[in-house]
Amino acid sequence: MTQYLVTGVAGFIGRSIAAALLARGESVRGVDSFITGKRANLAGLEAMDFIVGDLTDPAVCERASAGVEIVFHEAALASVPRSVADPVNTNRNCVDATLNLLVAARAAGVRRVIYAGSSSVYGDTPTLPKHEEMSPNPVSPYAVAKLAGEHYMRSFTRVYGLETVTLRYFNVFGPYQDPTSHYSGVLAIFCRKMLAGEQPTIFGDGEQSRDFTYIENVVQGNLLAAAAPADKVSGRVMNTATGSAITLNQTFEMLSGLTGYRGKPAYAEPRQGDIRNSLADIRLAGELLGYAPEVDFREGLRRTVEWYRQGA
Ligand code: UD2
Repeated sequence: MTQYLVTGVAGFIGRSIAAALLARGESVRGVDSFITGKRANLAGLEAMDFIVGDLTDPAVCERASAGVEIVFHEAALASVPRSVADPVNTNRNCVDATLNLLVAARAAGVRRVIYAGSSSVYGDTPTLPKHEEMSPNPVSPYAVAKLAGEHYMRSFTRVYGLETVTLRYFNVFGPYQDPTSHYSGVLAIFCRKMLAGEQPTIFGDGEQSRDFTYIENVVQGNLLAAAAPADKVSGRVMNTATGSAITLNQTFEMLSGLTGYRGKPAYAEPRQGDIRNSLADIRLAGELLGYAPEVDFREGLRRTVEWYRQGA
């Protein structure tokens, strides 16, 4: 039986991957430090073997990797503004943690590591859509850290023969995403605020655009990346997104309809380190994994609002 490890399992992406694996009857271990992960997100994952620990500690990586065949590495300090405020901590939790995990995975005989990459590595180049052949051009310390992780993945494939796959996620959203921190993803924040009748704030003019990707598509990408033949995918990097983008102003309008919020957004200064436009070319993941988004933005947003409404 394949033993899977999901790092960052109390975060919303990690918990969603673990839930999908458990639903298939797989054997799953999860690890989380609860720096940003939430204990409540572990509800429903009781069948999983869970370790509380921080991947910046090599001993935790060792324990977590023992007997594992495939790792989904979702743990990170995921936020551009958090990295602008504290680049050292972002580096520690994204880069040091990833390197520790790779070292432990190799020592434990793990076959494959699938890495949560980020669209932020493309930076603010005008070319759209972003495709994998483009040179990365990270702006924020967060983007630099996520890119360093990618390079470590490829290095471990080239030097040690560990199978690695990087999936560059584009603005993932959906149920279980923490809406309570000002470092949270914009859709989680807007859903919480607008359902509560509070005014959301748009940083900048609202004409920035994102390829917002519903969580189920990302889970699907990960399961495909775990199953794909090594000669096709090992050492590769691919976008995981929908291939369409929407502005924040348009998103606000859609959310007004879904939440019943009647007010206008507040506008504030653009955020430091922000990217203006982001849109993915998803053909490579289609070719290598057979990936195609199953849930579009509108449907994903509808399900997400319903989830927050139930919780509210
Ligand atoms: C980046 C990555 C994304 C993922 C994420 C992890 C890009 C294009 N995307 O997302 O793939 O790695 O980092 O955190 O680099 N905003 C508001 N009001 C708010 C909060 C945010 O207007 O209350 C704006 C924000 O200024 C930005 C947009 O919404 O223009 C999206 O912000 P975000 O923090 O949700 O995600 P982003 O794009 O930094």
